[in-house]
Amino acid sequence: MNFLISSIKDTALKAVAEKVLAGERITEEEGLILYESNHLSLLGTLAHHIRIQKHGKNVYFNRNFHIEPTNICIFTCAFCAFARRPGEDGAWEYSIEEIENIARKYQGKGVTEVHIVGGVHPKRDVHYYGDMIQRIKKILPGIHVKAFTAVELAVMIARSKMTLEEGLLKLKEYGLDSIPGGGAEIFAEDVRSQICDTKASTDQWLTIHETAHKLGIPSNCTMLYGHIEKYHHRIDHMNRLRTLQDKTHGFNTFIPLKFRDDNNDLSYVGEVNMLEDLKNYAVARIFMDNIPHLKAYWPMIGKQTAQLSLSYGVDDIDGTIDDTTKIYSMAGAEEQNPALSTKELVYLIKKAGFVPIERDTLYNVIHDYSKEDVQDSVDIPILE
Ligand code: V47
Repeated sequence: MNFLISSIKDTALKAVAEKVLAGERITEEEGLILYESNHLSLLGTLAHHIRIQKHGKNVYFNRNFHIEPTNICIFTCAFCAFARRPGEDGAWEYSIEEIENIARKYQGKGVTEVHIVGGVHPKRDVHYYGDMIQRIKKILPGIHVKAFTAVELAVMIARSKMTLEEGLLKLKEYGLDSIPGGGAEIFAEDVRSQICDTKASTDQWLTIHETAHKLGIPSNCTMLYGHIEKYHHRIDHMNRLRTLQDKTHGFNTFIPLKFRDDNNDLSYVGEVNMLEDLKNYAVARIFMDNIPHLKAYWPMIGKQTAQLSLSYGVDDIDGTIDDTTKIYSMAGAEEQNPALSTKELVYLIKKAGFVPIERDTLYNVIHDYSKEDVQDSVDIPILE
């Protein structure tokens, strides 16, 4: 490490690296210096140093599946390939019975989490989704329901004529356990107005998560990167999340989401490359000093980049998924039918040199695979 630091010629970059090694919080300006540096090995080493202090070589995953109740959406976000207007070709909505049938498939399978998100439907309210949660929990008692982005919550709670507190408490009573991180995109107004003008504003997104945290509902947070935003927008975004986390300590995980460019109105922008993904994970790990976990969402980023990201600050790669999400495949992600068995997840984590730990949603350890043999190879394209 000392050798690496002393070889840095750029004095500003060297000062930031020394600050990070001393365990001090970096400022927005210093975060920008990291983003603007092309010293990927330094960024990776610093981020890895932090992840080792926080989590050793543990890499967390869970057994989960998704339910996307509908892709019918009242909003038209420029980056989205998933949403359809009511009646448009390709629009779908599951009935409650169809959702119950999806849940039944997971009885006795050891699954610990269902992640429910979808389009913002023009008619559904808190009671409709609350009933859905109750029916799922009747079929899968004990399952953790991580459901509804702040964007969906803002609309369903307003439609039910409730205050945010009332709506969130009611959903908690129905069985909502935590809130996923979606809908954050980029908080800076000059970007947000171009990519998702009409949905929940930055203030609404942050207020919903703050209110949830105060009511004892934990959540995750995301950032959609690699489109029209600049580095200073990413730093501003992470700074707003870091500031809220200082107040509430309610975020478990930060999930940078790489913009995928198929079938959407931002397709002309293209996609950033893998070096940029690794840099982004590293800067996120260094900057977000108060959010415990950093997730590489493998269905979106791909298995091999997810493996590499583990050396750039990432300690979580989400879960088994079981081919139950379409948001990324419709936007052109490598994983067109994302599904991994626990054995495959364990194998890919071990082959990257880390310790696989099955967790529940709140990071309680369910199974430590460090002692288990993974000699039988599994047939998936990963880095061996
Ligand atoms: O908010 C939509 C993103 C998000 C595209 O909390 C796109 O554990 C890239 O939030 N290219 C929803 N991204 C998904 C989400 C999430 C995913 C995994 C885990 C968790 C968690 C949360 O998907 C949206 C948006 O930022 N998205 N379209 C696209 N073309």
